[in-house]
Parts: sequence; structure tokens; C-alpha cells
Amino acid sequence: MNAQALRFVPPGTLPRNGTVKGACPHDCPDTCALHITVENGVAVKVGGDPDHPPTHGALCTKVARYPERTYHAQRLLQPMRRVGRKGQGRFEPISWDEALATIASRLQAIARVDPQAILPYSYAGTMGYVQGEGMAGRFFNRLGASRLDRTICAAAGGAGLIHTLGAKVGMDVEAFEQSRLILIWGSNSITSNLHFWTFAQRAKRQGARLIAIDPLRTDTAEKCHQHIALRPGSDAALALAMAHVLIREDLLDHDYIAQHTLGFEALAARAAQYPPERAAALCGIDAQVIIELAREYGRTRPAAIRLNYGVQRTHGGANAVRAVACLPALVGAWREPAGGLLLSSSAMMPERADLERPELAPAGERRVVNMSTIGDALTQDDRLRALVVYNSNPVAVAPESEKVIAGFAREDLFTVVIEHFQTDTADFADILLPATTQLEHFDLHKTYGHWYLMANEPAIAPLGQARSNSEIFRQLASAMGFTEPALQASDEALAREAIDWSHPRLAGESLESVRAAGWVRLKIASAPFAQGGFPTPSGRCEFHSDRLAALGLDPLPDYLPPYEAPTAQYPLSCLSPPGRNFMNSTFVNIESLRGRDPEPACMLHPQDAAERGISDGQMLRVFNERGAFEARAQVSDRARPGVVAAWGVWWHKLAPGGRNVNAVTSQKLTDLGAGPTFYDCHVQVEPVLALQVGAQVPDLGK
Ligand SMILES: Nc1nc2c(c(=O)[nH]1)N[C@H]1C(S)=C(S)[C@@H](COP(=O)(O)OP(=O)(O)OC[C@H]3O[C@@H](n4cnc5c(=O)[nH]c(N)nc54)[C@H](O)[C@@H]3O)O[C@H]1N2
Ligand SMILES: Nc1nc2c(c(=O)[nH]1)N[C@H]1C(S)=C(S)[C@@H](COP(=O)(O)OP(=O)(O)OC[C@H]3O[C@@H](n4cnc5c(=O)[nH]c(N)nc54)[C@H](O)[C@@H]3O)O[C@H]1N2
Ligand SMILES: [Mo]
Repeated sequence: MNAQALRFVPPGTLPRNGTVKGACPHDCPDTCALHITVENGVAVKVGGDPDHPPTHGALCTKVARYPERTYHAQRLLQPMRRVGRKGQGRFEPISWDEALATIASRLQAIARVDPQAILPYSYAGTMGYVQGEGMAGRFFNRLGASRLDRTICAAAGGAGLIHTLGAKVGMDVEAFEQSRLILIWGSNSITSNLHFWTFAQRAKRQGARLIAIDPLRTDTAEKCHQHIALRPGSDAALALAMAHVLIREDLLDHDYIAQHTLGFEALAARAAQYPPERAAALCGIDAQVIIELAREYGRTRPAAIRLNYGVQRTHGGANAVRAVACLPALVGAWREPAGGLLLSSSAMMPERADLERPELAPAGERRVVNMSTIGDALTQDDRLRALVVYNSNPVAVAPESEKVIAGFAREDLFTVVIEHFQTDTADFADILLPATTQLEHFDLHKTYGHWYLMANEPAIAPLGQARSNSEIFRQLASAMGFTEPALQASDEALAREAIDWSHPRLAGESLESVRAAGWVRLKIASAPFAQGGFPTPSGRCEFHSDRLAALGLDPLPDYLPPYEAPTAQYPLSCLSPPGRNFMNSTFVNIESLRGRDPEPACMLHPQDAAERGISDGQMLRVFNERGAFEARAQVSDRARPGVVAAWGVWWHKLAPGGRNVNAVTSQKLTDLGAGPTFYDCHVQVEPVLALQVGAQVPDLGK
């Protein structure tokens, strides 16, 4: 395939026929480069760019369906106003002028009394600088709204990395191909990071060993040479015991430790408390497995760790990431390009800190609301009077659904939702606004799983009356009477202002060159920490963190037991990892994908099933004191005994019984970063008798 044959369209022109360069907007480490084929003004195909190394011409099943999603009959195509009760999902069409005027007058009335009674709620429905927080952030800064702490995904792991390596930095995903040993730790890569898996497979073909560390024998674990099925939330104990063995057997890189780390003696003292036998008991695995894992890790070069966020969704999530992130420095794995660790490399992107123009905000501190406890915030904090939701579906994805739903159902809460579809959250909107999809708007994309900056050109005109997020916030700013030019910056200006173009990692590049090529690789040394130079205060990998000590916290990584232990009432640990055919709650409403995953499934071990008289394929009720949901039993020894797994975040209203797995998850927060603890959750499971299906849980208000 060559560029000529594809008839690429120059940036900024909508083709009648031709190929447009795009970027996948989703919250995924792969951020693929897209080729969008347009015929007679219609986007007929979305494919992967064969020349973009991380994408290597392949897309996941979901994003290959992007045209189906974009042209879906249920796309929201006009602004609407609520006519039914909150949550009922009944709306009538209104004009854009009326929608904007209504929102402006409601927000103005609230802001006159207390601007911090208004809260934006958004996450990574799109990862772009322009359609993400670029203009929205400016608008809410100018308004002086409450600030949202965007913790729902990566806050604990981010804090763990920051307090060990200094920032979200990590290996080049392409270098994994040359690794000799790859630990795939808390990651079902085939589902959630497919393009990494290609590099891991190439390494495997060249003789590398792959080891999965995961409570479940996932599709990924199944294809590794070894699978270590530890208990959820026990990773820090495993990593500290590995350190214990590495130290005891002197499998260390003394020179690297002396030159590029801080606090080795203190870490050694901590690791001394975790002999393999103790960790084995905590992890529910054999001590010998830990000893051999440590030996293999200490003796194989280059050794790489693909850590993912699955490891940080329990009480001690940040400490777990900290403990694992110490390992590469102990053995000097960072010396080679194919050694080290990758969780997120987003801080390697040379972005500017002021895209959202903090100086537009009124003087004084503004309070912060944690998005992961929005249920409590809306039901207990009566200061909140208005929510503006975009790029997120909190009613489905936030923990402890009954509280979230009760909060969104408040009649006194003015709620604006900007969406592609009438999601669970949209059902609670007072005003529902139609947003453009990635095929219909321009954006510039940060990435966190590879080292490229990506551009997305619009391929088609907005469908119906859909408008882009950036356009909607510009128009809301005007409707509110805000006159600052920064609130009218064009999409192109926002993209230009997102990035520090003078940074050496982008030497010779410009917005124009990125747009023309579709993507550029950041200029980063192939083994970025071979000579240390970590972005910590000390410049070293900080086993011991003075910053944590100054906060009165444990300066060393440690194992923190999960909040929820098995009890007689709720004996089963409930995980809810990503589903292969969905992206969080996105795509759940796309029929062709649901055809592959027709209803929520819950995997459980044959022993746990037998004890409860459950057979494969039977409908289950999964419950605890917070709530209940229903799912089809998948009886399989891929689950550890005592662990059940409900895949994917379903829309409540598309799940039998009207509830998804977040009915049972809790709002407790992680050790550092105030992140959610989705996988720190215990439940009981029982078969549903035919007559009871759907009878247990109250509906969403219909
Ligand atoms: N298809 C698809 N891809 C996605 C997503 C999606 O929903 N669907 N979501 C995207 C998003 S938002 C994110 S944040 C990323 C990453 O999302 P992650 O949440 O990191 O998802 P996974 O890579 O599936 O890794 C989770 C794995 O961790 C395991 N796990 C659970 N608890 C523990 C534990 O305590 N210790 C260990 N070692 N393992 C544990 C689970 O069994 C599961 O196999 O994926 C992105 N990619
Ligand atoms: N139980 C459980 N819950 C979880 C998780 C889990 O593992 N288990 N994972 C958590 C994680 S890692 C994450 S990241 C969160 C994700 O939670 P969310 O960030 O809410 O992600 P999505 O569910 O994908 O919803 C994104 C929404 O944004 C909309 N959207 C996309 N692009 C645009 C746009 O350009 N404009 C506008 N206005 N809207 C747009 C989509 O239509 C979609 O409805 O969920 C969390 N929830
Ligand atoms: Mo996430």
C-alpha cells in the first residue's frame, strides 16, 4: 500500500473521495494511527496505518467498527431537553440557540451565588488535547467552577510511578521485541493493549520467556510460558519478596544501584521482612515460584516488565506499583533499551502546562471533587448544584452505582450531558447535547503507551446538528458573556498551544509537520535511563522517597492488605477487568460487537460453582451490601478459586436486571492518589431462578 494509491487528502480539507489520516481517540495505550476511507462524503472504512510502527496496519475489532458507531441509528443528532423524570430518558428536541441560552442562564444563576456549585465531569472518552480538556478546561477555569480530580483510572499507579521514577515515564513499547524475559504484570494485553502483544509475540518467537502475573488465566496468560495466579491486591508482597531473593542471592547490579538509586539499604531492610514464604502465604502461591521468578528476573538480560493498571485497583495499588517499579533498578534492567518497565509514558510528551489557562480563574483556592466518589459527592455534598458531563459515562463507570444513581436523580441538580449516544448518564440530563465523533472533528493526541504525537483530521462533516466539544464550550463561553480571546481560540490554536514545540524531543517538528504525516516519533534516547537521570528530585530511582516521608507517609513501598477480606457472607473477590469488545462502557450499544458478547458474563471457578449449585451458562445474581447485578455464569478454572470476574463495564440499562458490576464496587480509595478500588470488592453469588430474573434490583427510574 502506498500513499499515492490511497489518495491522501491534505490536512484541513474534507474529501469527497480519498483517505484521511486520523488517530484513535480512545483511552488505550495503543493510540493507533488510522486511515479513514471516504467515498462520496461517507466514511466507509477505518483501517490501521501500516507505516506507524505501534499500529503496524492492524486495528482492534472495536475501532474497526468506528464507522458503524458513527452512523449508528441511535446517534444523538440534535440538542434535547428533558421532559420526563430524571433518569427516565425522555427528551424533546430543541434548537442549539435555545439549548445554549438555557444552559448559560442556569449556570449564571448558580454561579452568581457560588461558582463552585458547578462541577465538570469528564474523563478520557477522547484523549485529544482539543476535544478533551483544551477548551473545556479554559471555560471551567474562567467560570471558577469546582475542580474535578480525574482519578478514575490511573491515579494510584501514577502516584506510585511519580514517587519512584519521578513521573509517568517508561520503556519504548517497540523495544519489547528485543527483550529476553517479559513479565506481563496485571495486564490482559490481548484485550487492553493488543499492539504491545504483537511486540511480545515477536520477542517470544525469538526465544524470550513470557510470564503473566494475574489472578485470572486470561487469554494473555494462556499464551505465556508461565502464569502466576496470585491473589488480587497481593502484588507488593510478591515484588518485595522478589527483591528479597535478588538481595539474598546477590543478583543485583551494584554499580547501577550505587549511581542511580536512592535508599538501597532502607529497601533491603524492608525486603528482609518479606521472605518468599511470607509473601507466598499472602499471594496464595508457592514460595518456590517466587524464588524462581526472582532468579530468572535477576539472571536474564534484557528483562522487561509490562505493568498495567489492573494492578493498582485495590487498597495498596500505589504501593504495589512502587514495589514493582523498584525491581528494574535493582538489576540494572534500565541499562538496555529492551529492559525496564512500562506502565505509562505520558510524561514523556512535551506538553505545555498552561493549555487550560489557569490564569483565567478567579483568585483563591478552588475545592476539588474526586470523580471516583461522585456518588458520595452528589448525595452528601449539597453545595453541588450543576454538573456538566462530557467524554465520560459516570452513571455506568463510577463505583457504587446505587449512590451514583441516587445523586444523578436529584431533581435540584442541573445536569448537562454532551454525548454521542443516550448513555445511562444521558438519561439523567436536563439538557442533552450531540457531540461529534473522531471522524467529524480535528484533534491532536497525546499518548501513554508509545512515543508518538498523533494528529487527527476530520474525514466527514458533522452528522446532523452535532458539534465538537471545543465548539460547544466556545459557544457556551459567548453565551455566558465571557469575552477573553482564549475562550475563542480555534481548534488549530488549541493544538498549537498544547505542545512545547521548542522541546528537543520535537526538534524540527511543527503542528504542520505532525498534521501532514499524521504522527511523529518523539526523539528520546533508546534506553532513556541507562545513565539514570530519572525525573525525581534526586535524579535517581527513589526506593526511599523523601517526599513521601515529608508528607508523614511511609517512605518505602510496602504491602497493604486489601480493604475487603473474604467473609462468610461475602466470600468471593470480584474483579471487573476490561472486556475485549468494549472500551470501558463505550461500544456496549454497538450490536455487531454485542453479538460477540451478548450479555454480561461472570467467570467463576468450578469449585466455587459446585459449592453453590451453579452450572455453566446459568444466570447468576452477584451481590453484596452495596447492591447486585446479574450475569451469565462462565464456569472455568481460568479463575482462581475464591475469585470471580465480570468482564467489561456494561450500560446498566442494557444489562439484565438493569445493573452492571459497579452496583457492587465500593467508593473506598487507594493508598496514594485517591484512586478507585474497583478490584477490592467482595461478593456472594447465587443462581437466579427463571422467575426471579430482573426482579432483584430497582430500575433506573423508568
Ligand atoms: N478492549 C479493551 N481495551 C481497553 C479497555 C477496555 O475497556 N477494553 N480499557 C482501557 C483502559 S481505560 C485502561 S486503563 C487500560 C488498562 O486497563 P487494565 O485495567 O490494566 O486492564 P487489563 O490490561 O485488562 O488488566 C487488568 C488485568 O489485571 C488483572 N488483575 C486484577 N486485579 C489484579 C491484581 O490485584 N494483581 C494483578 N497482578 N492483576 C490483577 C485482571 O485479572 C486483568 O486480567 O486498558 C485500555 N484498553
Ligand atoms: N467496575 C469497573 N469500573 C470501571 C473500570 C473497571 O475496570 N471496572 N475501569 C475504569 C477505568 S480504567 C476508566 S478509564 C473509566 C472510564 O470511564 P469513562 O471515561 O466514562 O469511559 P467510557 O465508559 O468509555 O465513556 C466515555 C464516553 O465519552 C463519550 N465520548 C467519546 N468521545 C467524545 C467526544 O468527543 N465528545 C463527547 N462529548 N463525548 C465523547 C463516549 O460516547 C462515551 O459514552 O471506567 C472505570 N470504571
Ligand atoms: Mo482507564
